[in-house]
Amino acid sequence: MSAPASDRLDAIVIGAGFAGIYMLHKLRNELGLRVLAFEKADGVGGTWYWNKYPGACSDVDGIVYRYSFDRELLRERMPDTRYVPQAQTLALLNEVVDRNNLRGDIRFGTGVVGLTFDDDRNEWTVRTDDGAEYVARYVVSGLGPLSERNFPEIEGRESFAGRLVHTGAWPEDLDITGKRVGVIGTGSTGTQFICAAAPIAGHLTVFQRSPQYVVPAGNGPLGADYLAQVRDGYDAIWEQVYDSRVGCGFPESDVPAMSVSADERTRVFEEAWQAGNGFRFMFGTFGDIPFDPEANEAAAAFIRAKIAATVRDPETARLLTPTGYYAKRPICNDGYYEAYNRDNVKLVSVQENPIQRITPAGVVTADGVEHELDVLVFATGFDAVEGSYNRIDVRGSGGRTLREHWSEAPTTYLGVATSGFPNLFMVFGPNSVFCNLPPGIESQVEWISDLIAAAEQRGAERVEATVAAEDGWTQTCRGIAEASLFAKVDSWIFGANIPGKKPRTLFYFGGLGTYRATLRESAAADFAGFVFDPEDLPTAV
Ligand code: FAD
Ligand code: NA7
Repeated sequence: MSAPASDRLDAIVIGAGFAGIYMLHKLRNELGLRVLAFEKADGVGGTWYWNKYPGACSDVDGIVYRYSFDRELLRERMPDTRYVPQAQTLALLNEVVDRNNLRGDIRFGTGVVGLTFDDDRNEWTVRTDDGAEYVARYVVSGLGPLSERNFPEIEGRESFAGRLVHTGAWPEDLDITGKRVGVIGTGSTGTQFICAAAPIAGHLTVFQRSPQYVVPAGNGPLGADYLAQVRDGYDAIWEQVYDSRVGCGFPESDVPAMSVSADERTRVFEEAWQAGNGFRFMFGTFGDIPFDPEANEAAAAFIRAKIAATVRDPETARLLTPTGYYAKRPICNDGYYEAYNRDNVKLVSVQENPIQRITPAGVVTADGVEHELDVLVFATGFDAVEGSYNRIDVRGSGGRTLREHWSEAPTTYLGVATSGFPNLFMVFGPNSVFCNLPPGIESQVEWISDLIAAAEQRGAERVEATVAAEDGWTQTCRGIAEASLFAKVDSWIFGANIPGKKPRTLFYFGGLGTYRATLRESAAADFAGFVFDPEDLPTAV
């Protein structure tokens, strides 16, 4: 069933998280296009709609984990604690939607299942899970780099008689107070959950596969003086964020760790430990922790010594102590290692004592013990970055599917477009910049909006990334990633958390400032790396 011409839209946006909301606003309210957005959840917010587990919170400072585009709202709605809990980010995103009158153009509870490009008409047909079809010139996807859940198949999973949940789809009615809770996974999410659950659960069993380097978050209330300073200095704060590597709002270091004495290194690490924040510990102390093995080991050894000094039971401390590179997405939490000193918290290393099966009563490990549980929580992460794309049947020019195009590894130009898929743009597609996401998302949304405006202005019906531009960007991203220690560690950042998936480069590690400069250079050179078709329409006389 194809839509009548009058129903044709200029653009369709998929997703209503940070990316989709701002994209809808730019295209509809600023460019004046006819736009509809589809969101499979029943509300806006994306990550902050789905992840309602106890302890869910951003771990980048709240003053910069937000949109910067609405400077008035920025100053009106200041966070009251250093990190913003899930419910507050969700409320803020809802406020942005209402303030910009966007809700009426978002179809909730509607998943996009197929996208097909028509080479004759230069339009996309978008199929939704209710069987409807819509036609639009442009599609912009904001599917989320961390929205497709990784839910490992463990024998007996379906047989569990208690509540079995994934942190990325936490049911609002689930209260773990006083319950026997098990959690599988100790990434950013698992460690946040463990800190929040330990004081309220009757008993908490942590099933850990890999031990983690966790530094304190340093969370707490923000004082009125500090907030007044931020309000007055917000423009400069954003300038610094946009010109930095990870965009988290602290000064980043260029000092090599081994260029200073051992005492000075300890002093710098201790200062960062006391200040809190994982990104700050990794990128604000010394400049070469992600690249230089010796520098990395210095940071790792400092954290290992903290674990030894904190965890009372030596066997638990041993199991909690990582030995490899400190090169996953940095994690921070207040009281993580301290939680294991509680009588109601037990650590099980599934590396040494694997999970054999899930039973109606709980989890059986290789030592034959059945860990009895009322609630089993999977904090097992996401099929990151490309995962949500692989769930949609995307057919581009000539009927080529995105799955074929990405069969070796997902490739894009600048993280926003891929050759052979004209008029399709991605916010935080593969090989987007590794950074605090809201400023990264805003950078891409604004750039995509400018590109669409340029196409509209010149009367082009089709705009497409070139193969050469895509190949060049892919090589750039691989080159930087392979020079870093991140590539030497298995994590979702390289797709290595999904069974059967070969590790691949999924991010540009060159930094937000450099990434934005590349975007600017392309735009200034008439969007170099893209071809417009027709090139230019003759000017009307
Ligand atoms: P999302 O917020 O994931 O939104 C994507 C939306 O697309 C979802 O609502 C999804 O339902 C929808 N969707 C997907 N597929 C379809 C489809 N086929 N049809 C219709 N709708 C679809 N980042 C940071 O920088 N700092 C942090 O501190 C931080 N903390 C995090 C904590 C948690 C627990 C998690 C999970 C992530 C965190 N992130 C953090 C990453 C976070 O995902 C991003 O910061 C940001 O929220 C991403 O916004 P988005 O709009 O790109 O994607
Ligand atoms: P992560 O960082 O991918 O963490 C997932 C955790 O689950 C991690 O500890 C995994 O161990 C563990 N895991 C995954 N599969 C299994 C199985 N089959 N058995 C046991 N343990 C398993 O996801 P998060 O949600 O914590 O964080 C993702 C991002 O979201 C984060 O960086 C923030 O940006 C927010 P592993 O380490 O792989 O051995």
